[in-house]
Amino acid sequence: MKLSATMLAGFLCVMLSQQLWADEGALEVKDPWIRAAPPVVKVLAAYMTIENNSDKGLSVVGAESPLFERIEIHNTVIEEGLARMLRQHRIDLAPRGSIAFSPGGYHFMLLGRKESIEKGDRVEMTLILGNGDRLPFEALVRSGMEMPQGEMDHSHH
Ligand SMILES: [Cu+2]
Repeated sequence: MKLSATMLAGFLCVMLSQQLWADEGALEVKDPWIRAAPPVVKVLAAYMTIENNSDKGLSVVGAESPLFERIEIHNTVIEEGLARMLRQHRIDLAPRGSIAFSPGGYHFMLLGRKESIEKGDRVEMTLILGNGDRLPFEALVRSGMEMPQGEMDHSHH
């Protein structure tokens, strides 16, 4: 069977559109959530798992949300028995790699809350990638206690 030029063009189009689609879904944000806090607290933390589904390295250089003045990427480290938060300007994701932002480790520090946020709310956030791409998603506001895995687990050890 011979493939006609039209069919070939058709195949090419399908391949191209799949390629574009794959690039758009290269980074995936899983289970994004924000720890609920009393109204007086203006600084909150967001957690999630970010997966790189592409064959090339990607990086996250920041995030923003209309509900906060600014968002920083932090990592919690223990130094001399004290927890300290270090600002990160870039998080690298290896090809097919993933990174967990979870209580006690990497987190997004949400600074300068502009409106009240309650449990069950969904907060618009956008990840800013090193290549300039932007990835919008919604984070669910919930109590840290409901987290199946996280810092509460340490009490069981
Ligand atoms: Cu922090």
